[in-house]
Amino acid sequence: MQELTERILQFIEQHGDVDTLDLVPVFGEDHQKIVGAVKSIESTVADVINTTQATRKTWELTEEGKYILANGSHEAAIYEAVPEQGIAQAELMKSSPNAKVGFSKAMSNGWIMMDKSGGAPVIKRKVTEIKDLVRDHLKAVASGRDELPDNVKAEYKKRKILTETVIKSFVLSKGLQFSTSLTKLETDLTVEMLASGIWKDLKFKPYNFDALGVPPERGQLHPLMKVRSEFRQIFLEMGFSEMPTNNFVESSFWNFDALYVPQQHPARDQQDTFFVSNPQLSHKFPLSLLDAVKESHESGTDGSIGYRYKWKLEEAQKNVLRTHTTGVSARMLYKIAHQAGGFKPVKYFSIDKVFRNETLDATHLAEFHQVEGVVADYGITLGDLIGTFNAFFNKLGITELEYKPTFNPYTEPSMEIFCFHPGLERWIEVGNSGVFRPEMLRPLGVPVGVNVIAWGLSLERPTMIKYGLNNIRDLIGPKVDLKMVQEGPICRMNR
Ligand code: FB9
Repeated sequence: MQELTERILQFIEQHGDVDTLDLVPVFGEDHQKIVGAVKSIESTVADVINTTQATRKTWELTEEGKYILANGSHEAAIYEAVPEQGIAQAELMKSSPNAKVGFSKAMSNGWIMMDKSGGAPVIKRKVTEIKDLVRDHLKAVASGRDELPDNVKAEYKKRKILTETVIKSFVLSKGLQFSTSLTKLETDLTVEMLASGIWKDLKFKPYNFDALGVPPERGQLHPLMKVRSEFRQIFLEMGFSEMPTNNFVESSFWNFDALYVPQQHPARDQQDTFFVSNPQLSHKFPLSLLDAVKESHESGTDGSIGYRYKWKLEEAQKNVLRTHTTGVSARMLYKIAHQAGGFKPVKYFSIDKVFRNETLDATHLAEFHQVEGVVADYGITLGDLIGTFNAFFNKLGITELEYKPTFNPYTEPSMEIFCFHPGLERWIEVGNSGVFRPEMLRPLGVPVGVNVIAWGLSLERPTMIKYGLNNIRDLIGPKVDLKMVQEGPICRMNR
């Protein structure tokens, strides 16, 4: 085997690329042995040769073809079996193993004839000599000289003396580490080699500086977190500070009552909100705030007449999974209204999970991330809200924005916001906004003259648009293809 492997390498060195089938007549070895030597080369030293799979159609003799090659065709055997004086057909048919085929072929070739002139029919020779073409053809095929015309091959295939086979072979060519010798190349210089000095007799594989490095295993932010970073950066650039939203569970008081959402509002029903069973109720609220909120709901504040219903503490105590982050905004407003030194203008933002007991569909799950911006300052107006939201979305590369009146229990006026998305080439809803009502602000202690504008949007919608996803389950959840996360491109919202 060793000698054959070296001969193959020498052949490639001298003649370049070669098909293993073409080495059969060169080395006088059968094809399987040559393929085995190629496999041995590949397993001994990497990259010495390259092999590409090839297939070749070839004609081979069947067992019957090999019989004919050795003994002559059946028709020639019949001709040889006919004596000068002729022979009875029944006698002739016993003369060779394939007499039936041989007789009909010898007749159709015009080599023999039937003579009835003497009464009983006898078979006689019609010619004085014949040429056994079938045997000659098979000799040519057996020696690899494939010169037979297609119609002859087809006839022999039909007679089952030739068969067409597809042989899988390999085209061999020089590899990056081609060498005519198969000495195993060392890939590491070890302490033992240096200490013993054997390194002097070893051959080392040259460095392949073109080899690509193994991509390092690394973490990757989920696309949602990439978009969150982009939004956070925009808020920070605009001078906003992040609110502490690390409480998924919220009391109904902060999630609804403090936002002037009446206790019989449908949003507070089970089909829209997840109520927490343990701990079911909250008990710690600033007493003066409770009274002020109760007062605001029952009989209003600042000239409003309120909702005129009996406000119940036990309703406000029920714990929920927060349905929005606006409850956190209310907590922050209460805090700055009661801080030492009194109220100071602020710009706050938050980006965190909220939970809605909603019907799930391709773009909605029971939880999503709400992005919320809040600005509290003396004398600011709806115009400031529009200008701030425009500035925020301009940083996302969106410039065409439209505002449409809507209703929220805690803001008046309220606006839905739409943009013309250049990528989607259509108008899409991008958020909701408004000016917090006095019935919400006064109980929190926000001074008269201070207005608070706020807006909200989600993280999932822009992320799905950015990453070209149509189903939320391709972005979040157990069916997510982690390759989408690992290979997700860097997120630049304004490009
Ligand atoms: O995110 C939404 N759409 C959106 C946002 C950004 C965006 O970026 C692209 C690069 C351009 C693309 C689309 N929406 C709000 C609109 C719709 O997706 C809507 O179908 C789903 N809404 C959620 C609520 O669904 C139950 C998005 C979510 C939402 C809606 C309103 C608020 C927050 C989140 C709010 C508020 C608010 C109002 C007043 C005061 C304070 C907060």
